[in-house]
Parts: sequence; structure tokens; C-alpha cells
Amino acid sequence: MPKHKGTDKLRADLRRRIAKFSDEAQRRSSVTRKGSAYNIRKEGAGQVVLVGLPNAGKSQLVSTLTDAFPEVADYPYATKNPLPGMMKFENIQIQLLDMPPITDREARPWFSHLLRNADVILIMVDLSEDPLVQLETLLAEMEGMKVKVMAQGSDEGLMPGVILKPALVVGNKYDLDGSDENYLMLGELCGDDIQVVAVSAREGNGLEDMSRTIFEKLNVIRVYTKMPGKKPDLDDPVVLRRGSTAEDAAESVHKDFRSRLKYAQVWGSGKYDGQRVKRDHVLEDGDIIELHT
Ligand SMILES: Nc1nc2c(ncn2[C@@H]2O[C@H](COP(=O)(O)OP(=O)(O)OP(=O)(O)O)[C@@H](O)[C@H]2O)c(=O)[nH]1
Ligand SMILES: [Mg+2]
Repeated sequence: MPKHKGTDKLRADLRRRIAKFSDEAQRRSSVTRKGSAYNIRKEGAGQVVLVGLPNAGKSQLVSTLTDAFPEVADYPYATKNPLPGMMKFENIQIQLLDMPPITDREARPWFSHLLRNADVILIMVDLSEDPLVQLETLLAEMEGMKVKVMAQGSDEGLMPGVILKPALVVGNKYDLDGSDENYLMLGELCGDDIQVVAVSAREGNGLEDMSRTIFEKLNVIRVYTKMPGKKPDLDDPVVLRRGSTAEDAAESVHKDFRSRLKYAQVWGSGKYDGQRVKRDHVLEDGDIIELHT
């Protein structure tokens, strides 16, 4: 289909439908491949893997926030397989990956693979129960899979083979009695090391704060590229790693643009709007960049 203003809506619609079908196909194939090493294709701005004990509310969170339909159940170990869903954050999509409880021994081999491949780990704690026991169990299980949480402060030396991951702690079921105290305790336990947010996945409270925290942990920026004389599409940013430059943005439009880029103009991180910048100018979230090739 030719790419111009009139076909934008149609193209977006097609993209969505193709993504939906390939999602379904992937879901089906992951059921048939039960027991083998899973590989869930990353989509959107990044992949967030959910870690928690049975019944914490992981599936409820994915159900509330995404297009996926995980089973939510009042009995433990309801989730047996990983299930991805796309969560909207402002004008981008972030992938949430529902997981079995981390204590599920059958899932262990592929669980650790997915955990180590995650962009961000969402550690879910049930605020209607003692947060200390949960947090210690979860961190110990993760360490058993050679994954450590990236502390906001300084990092001590790591054992070989251990990887550091950005993570946040989500206290769920904040709607229940007694959760206030447990939330305070959880905050004290995490101190300055890991950021903690409180949500009710079921009632839908606190989810915006949580999404923003996830976005920050992903360490990406949204950039709007445009050609001279054209308008930027503010609904369709390019997602780049934090620290990306004008030439990285150019390459994201077309692989030849990196070498062909002569200069760029930036609205946002420039000192003034439309400032002319060099190829190595570091971009910030929300920048509009005009590429001169
Ligand atoms: N009150 C309250 N209940 C919740 C909330 N979120 C989940 N639940 C309930 O907690 C139970 C477990 O929810 P799930 O989402 O299935 O938990 P899970 O973490 O996926 O559990 P496993 O798949 O066994 O690991 C269900 O009965 C949910 O209705 C919440 O925010 N508030
Ligand atoms: Mg579940």
C-alpha cells in the first residue's frame, strides 16, 4: 500500500491486525511447545517480566492493563505458561509478560531464561500479607536464577554469570484492609535501592504511576523524526535507547540515513527551538528532530 496521509489509518489498522494474528499464532505454538525453552518475541518499547508468589495478582494486572486474557483465579498456581500482553503508556506500547509463580518448579528452566532476557522485572508483592517473607523469597529465587536487582545506589561486585536487571516492586491489593501498614513496611525494606509503588490491579488504582515507573526503568526515549517541510507524527514516536544521538535517530528512519545525515534541527533538547545540532547530539525524551540528508 502506498504510504501517504490518506492511507495512514488503514495502514495502522492493518498493522494492528497483523500483530494480533501473530500474537495468537505465538500463543498457540507456545501451548504446543509446553516444557521446552520458551522464547517470547519482544514487542513495543520493551518487555516487562512479572515475578511473584502464587496469588499475588500478576494475571489480574495483565488482564486489567492489556489486550490479553490470562486466567485470574482464587487458587494458587493457576498460571502455567508465559502470556504476553501489550500495555499502553501515553503514546507507546510496553509488553507485560504474565508468568507462573516463581516457585513453580516445572517452569524453572524456561522461567530463568525469560527472566534473564527481560528488559525490566516487575516484582509483585501481595500487600494483604507479610511483605518481608515475600520479598526475601522472591529475591532468593531470582538469585538462584543468577539474576540480581539493580540497586539505585552503588553496586557491589557480582559473582560471575550473575546479571543485573532494572526492577521495580509493585505492592498489589492496596484496596484490602491492612495493606497500608504492609506498604509502609515494604517501602522501608526496599529503602533507596528499589522503587516501590502501590496498586490495586483489580480496582485499577495506582496503575498510571506504575506505568510511568516502568517506562523510566526501561531507559528509553521517544523521538519524533521529520523531514524538512513535513510535520512530525506525534502519535507515532521512534523508541530509542537513552543516550541515543541524532545519527541514531536518522538510522531508525532508514539505514542509509546515518551516513547521509549532514545535520539536524532539534526542538526540545536544543538550547532553542529548531537549533542546528551535530550528528552526535544526544537526544532526550520528547524531542522532535528534523533530518537534513
Ligand atoms: N482485593 C484484590 N484482589 C485481587 C487483586 N488482584 C488480584 N486479586 C485476586 O487475587 C487472586 C489471585 O489473582 P491472580 O491474578 O490469579 O494471581 P497470580 O499472581 O496470577 O497467581 P498465580 O497464577 O497462581 O501465580 C484472585 O482471586 C484475584 O481476584 C487486587 O488488586 N485486589
Ligand atoms: Mg496467574
